[in-house]
Amino acid sequence: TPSAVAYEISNCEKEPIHTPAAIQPDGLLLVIEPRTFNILQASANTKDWLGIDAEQLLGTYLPDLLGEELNPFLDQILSHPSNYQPNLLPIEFQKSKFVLRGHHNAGGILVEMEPLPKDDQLLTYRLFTQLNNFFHELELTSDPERLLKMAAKMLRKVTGHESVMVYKFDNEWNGQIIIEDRADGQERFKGHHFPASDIPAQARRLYRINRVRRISNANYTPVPLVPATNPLVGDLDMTLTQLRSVSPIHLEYMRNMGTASSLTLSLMPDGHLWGMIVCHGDQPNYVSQPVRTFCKMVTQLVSENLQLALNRQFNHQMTRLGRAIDQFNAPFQATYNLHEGLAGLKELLDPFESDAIFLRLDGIDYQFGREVDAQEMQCLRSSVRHQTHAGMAYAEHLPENYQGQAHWICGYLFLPLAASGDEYMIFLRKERPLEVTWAGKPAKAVREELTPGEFNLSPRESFEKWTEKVRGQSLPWERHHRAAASRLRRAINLRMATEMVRLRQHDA
Ligand code: BLA
Repeated sequence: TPSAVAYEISNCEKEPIHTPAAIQPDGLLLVIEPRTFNILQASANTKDWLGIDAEQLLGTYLPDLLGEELNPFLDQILSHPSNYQPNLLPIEFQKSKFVLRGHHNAGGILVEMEPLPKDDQLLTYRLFTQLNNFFHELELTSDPERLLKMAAKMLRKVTGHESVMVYKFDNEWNGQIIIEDRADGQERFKGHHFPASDIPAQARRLYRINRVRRISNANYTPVPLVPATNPLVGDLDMTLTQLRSVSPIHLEYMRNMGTASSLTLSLMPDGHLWGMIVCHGDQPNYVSQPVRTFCKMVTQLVSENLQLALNRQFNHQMTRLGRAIDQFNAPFQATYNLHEGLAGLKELLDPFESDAIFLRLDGIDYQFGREVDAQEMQCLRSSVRHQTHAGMAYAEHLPENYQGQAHWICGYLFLPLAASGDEYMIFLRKERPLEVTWAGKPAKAVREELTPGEFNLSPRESFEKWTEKVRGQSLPWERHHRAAASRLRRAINLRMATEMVRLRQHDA
């Protein structure tokens, strides 16, 4: 949507959130030299957990500190390729139970240590019961919305957070809250939109790799690493750690929102970041390592079922569109009269939810539905012909470099028909005036313009409902529209090939 587009370039995207050289205080981090197993870096809070100062730990052989079982643990981590799923090891240290979580990168072996919950049998029983119920409900639903609602409810119980929301990204990375499950039964944000700048690109990149993040207390004091600079690489990549200290901008955002703690999970059907499950607490809330792992597994299960549900929806829509295309195509392939055959395209306007279809074939223009200017179409074609992906270009708004008079036209789906590029088909859509409810006025986030077009953004202070009329946008082109357009193109190309053969035979 237009108001969000302006924020594309901003300071937000530049913050290197993967190398904060600091952690959250819920545990400790040790960075181990991969050959000697000596400690290279330690978080400054080791005294709180182990009773030993960080400076004093530097150079210590880790198995001497935490036990011989560390040797096979570290060996196993090293045998994984980089960025492999971290290894876990429960240990006892001075009569307390901890869990170690280790993985390695160029900076060394990163070992995180967090306390384990005391009542672990009760916990296991509780999680088991929840999962059992969830599996039972899964069998009863094939509806994506219902699936996400069930997951939200369950995650709220398991984490003890007051609210769980499902945040879904659109094509331009703006988001909308589509599910909200709150302890008080209210809906505070459901339906609200948030601009893409709220979750900048580098954060989304990180969230594809690290799929569970928690913030136990939005008011925590970051714990620096000692030394701050990693001896092997300088900036230590903390992407995969769970204790990574988060962006201060995001912490300010949470406080402005009145949220004291969070747990955030990546929804990744088909391996792509589709949305996030965001759990919020009114109070600080420490969710233990086993519970977080449980939440991650549940989210994986939800992602897979979401994938199935989305595919089912897609197949259903394709069947419907396919039927319409077949009805056009059978007579179209059979008739000798190309013009007459093409006339059937007007029956496809409705199924494609389009207002006009324009075709240029063998030097002749054809149009169906609302009237368009052939010269305008040439103009549109020149603006988008070099931007095709997978053989088409589309948008909900006209391209920025479009020189023509748009008249009523807003969204386009452009498909070149022949390799020459002079034969093409365009589906057109009119504007769909839309009321969008934002949480807080998006434009308020701009603090200053640094250089022309580059903004210094800060998190908005208000999350009050703010409604905006969005202009210049059509209905979105969804996956089934695009797939069906591609099928229609094949049909037209086939017909044109047989036409060529016929003409040649005729000439002979
Ligand atoms: C991160 N912003 C995030 C995250 C969420 C949001 C969910 C991920 C936090 C995590 O995974 O732990 C946004 N939170 C929301 C939204 C809702 C919510 C939309 O609860 C809706 C209910 N944020 C801004 C601006 C900037 C910014 C203007 O609003 C930049 C100047 C930055 N957001 C920002 C950064 C992160 C972030 C840098 C990454 C935090 C991190 O993981 O270190």
